[in-house]
Amino acid sequence: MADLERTFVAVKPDGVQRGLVGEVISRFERRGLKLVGLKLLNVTPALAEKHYGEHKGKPFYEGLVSFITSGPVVAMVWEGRNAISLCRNVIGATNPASAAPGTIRGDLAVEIGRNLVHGSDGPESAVREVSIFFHDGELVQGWKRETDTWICE
Ligand code: DAT
Ligand code: MG
Repeated sequence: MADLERTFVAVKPDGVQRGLVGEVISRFERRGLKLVGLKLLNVTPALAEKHYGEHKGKPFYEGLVSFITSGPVVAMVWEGRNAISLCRNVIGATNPASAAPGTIRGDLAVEIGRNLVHGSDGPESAVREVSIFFHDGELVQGWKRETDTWICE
C-alpha cells in the first residue's frame, strides 16, 4: 500500500491511572488503524531520557520525566495509510485546553502536563521511538485483517 506508515503511540501514566486505556485503543481501532505492537511497561529514567531527549534543557523537562516514569504506560505501534499524521489528528493538540473536541485530548484531558497520550510527530521520530520501545521480534509483522479492504481502496 502506498503511504503505509507505522507510528509509536503511548497511553501515558495519567491515562492508565484513569482507566482510559481501552477508550484510547478503541479510538485508533475505530479510525481504521491496525495494531502491530502492544505492551504495558514502566518507563525507567534512562528510557525517558532517550524518548524525550529533544526536550532536554526546556523548563518542563524535569516534570515531564518525573510524570512519564510515575506509573505504567501502554506502548503501542499502529500501522496504516498515513498513520503518523492520522494518529496525531486523533490525539489532538499538545495543550488539551486548545485541542479540538472529538480528539482524545480535546475530549478527555484538561492540562498540558496531563495530556494522556503520546504520538510520534514525523517519520524519523516514528522509527526512532518504535525502536526505543520495541524489539523487532515484538512486532507482529504483516498480519492480514479481513476489514482492510473496507478501510482503504
Ligand atoms: P506532543 O506530545 O504533542 O508531541 P511535544 O513533543 O512538544 O508535544 O512535548 C512533549 C510533551 O511535553 C507534551 O506532550 C507535554 C509536555 N510539554 C510540552 N510543552 C510543554 C509546556 N510548555 N509545558 C509543560 N509541558 C509541556
Ligand atoms: Mg512530541
